Amino acid sequence: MTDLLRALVAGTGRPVSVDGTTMDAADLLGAAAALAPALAGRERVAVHATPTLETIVAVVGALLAGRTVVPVPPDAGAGELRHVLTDSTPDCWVGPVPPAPHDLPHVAVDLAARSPYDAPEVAPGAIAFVLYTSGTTGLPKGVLLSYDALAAGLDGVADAWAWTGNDVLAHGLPLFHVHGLVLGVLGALRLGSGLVHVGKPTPERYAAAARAGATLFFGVPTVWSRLADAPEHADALRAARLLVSGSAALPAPVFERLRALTGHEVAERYGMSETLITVATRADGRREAGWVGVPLAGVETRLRDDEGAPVPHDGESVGQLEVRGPALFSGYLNRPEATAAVRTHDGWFRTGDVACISPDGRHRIVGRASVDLIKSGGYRIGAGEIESTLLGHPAVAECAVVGVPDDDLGQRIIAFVVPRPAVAPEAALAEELVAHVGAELSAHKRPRQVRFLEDLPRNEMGKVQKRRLV
Ligand code: MLC
Ligand code: AMP
Repeated sequence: MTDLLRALVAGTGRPVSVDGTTMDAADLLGAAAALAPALAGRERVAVHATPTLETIVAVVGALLAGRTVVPVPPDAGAGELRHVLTDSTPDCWVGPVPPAPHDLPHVAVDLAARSPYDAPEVAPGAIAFVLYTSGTTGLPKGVLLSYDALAAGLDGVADAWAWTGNDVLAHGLPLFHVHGLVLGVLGALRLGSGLVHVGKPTPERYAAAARAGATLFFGVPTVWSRLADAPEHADALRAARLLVSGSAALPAPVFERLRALTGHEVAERYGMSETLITVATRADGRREAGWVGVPLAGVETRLRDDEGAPVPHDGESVGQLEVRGPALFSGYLNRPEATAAVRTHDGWFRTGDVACISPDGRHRIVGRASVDLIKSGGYRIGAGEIESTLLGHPAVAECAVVGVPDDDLGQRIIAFVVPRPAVAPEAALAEELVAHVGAELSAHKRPRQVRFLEDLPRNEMGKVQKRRLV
């Protein structure tokens, strides 16, 4: 038995709507429970995670049955899709029609089906999700998140934001990452708040959700920045209770503009696929641009220098952020060495982020330790994965991918390419390389720009000097 979706199962949930189509919580529970017979004997299921009610019913049905869900980005290119499926080896697809060609069975969702829910036994430590996320090098890794970690993580944010069944949550985030799926769907279903997924997270749609009574709004900084540039829509959010930003750093000017336009100081919080949310600005806490708040209940944080020695929590000294708590992941699927590399012997997780902590426990994220992890539009993107894909194109001899500062996206992906001899570095080739990355990986991993060079800048050891390219 798992109580992950507590309010939904208890019958106290409120309606869920996606892009204008609404379902009562009782109907959602009935449709999700109706998947149980088709899921018998299947352990791990893939969901082609389009922003639809079918995706939500499929994920909920699989979780209610105690299965492991692999959400697959709907725009995943051929190479990324192949990797996710061979690495996670799901038994079937559930929910939206899977991308073609596919050779696994497909269990369709019937939104009109209704069955009573019969709770299965779920072993302690059972895995609810394999969420794929990028590292600095290589292919994306599958982050294993247990039912227990999800429950603990959601209770932590509910406490921090005074989030209850009286709220209506609105957002328009993708349903295959922690932000949109775990917080943005399971959070609402656990707490019984209403949920409005607006489809695309545009200023117009956030304003419409606010006018329709949504109280709590989630967004990545790009969403908030676009809203801050749309005063005619931002004003509607005055009626909200709390605006929350996360997944990347919220620029201070956006915080200030939103304060002026909506009367709200956006509450920033910090998390990762591997840790869920660890640090958050509390609804009743101090809000400051550039600071992401205090540890959630049960979470501990600390700073270490490059040698592993403690860095003081004095609000100024900068160190590598490590976290410990009940919502940490259970490891990377099939990658014991990668898992060991991010865990300390005493059970802390090395986030790879650089931060400072004030004496009273407030956190400021200064940046990533590695230039090879890019955050663009709130998506975590590994430079190495894009470089390997570009090197698979016959015109490319060498390349280096970097993220450069961008007002809208936080960082914008630029690929520096050394063409093979006799290949002309033309605009048409740049377009072809962008399309090649889009066909192999996800849409948001496409470089926004390709720049041709005769050589990449390297140090005496031959290592590409990416900071010089940035
Ligand atoms: C993009 N476009 C390109 C391109 N890149 N065209 C050509 N070449 C390229 N290289 C196109 C897009 O397809 C789109 O076209 C248009 O340009 C605008 O793209 P965009 O600027 O990327 O904007 P948009 O599509 O509106 O997306 C912005 C966004 C999106 C904010 C909605 O980035 C997003 O959903 N981000 C959320 C990421 C997220 O959920 N992260 C959470 C990770 S979990 P068209 O035709 O489609 O308009 C996590 C834990 C935690 O981090 O702490 O939360
Ligand atoms: P992901 O695994 O996609 O969840 O990305 C996690 C990463 O997003 C973290 O390691 C941080 O680098 C970044 N991140 C998340 N929230 C914030 C925030 N509020 N401020 C700065 N960076 C953030």
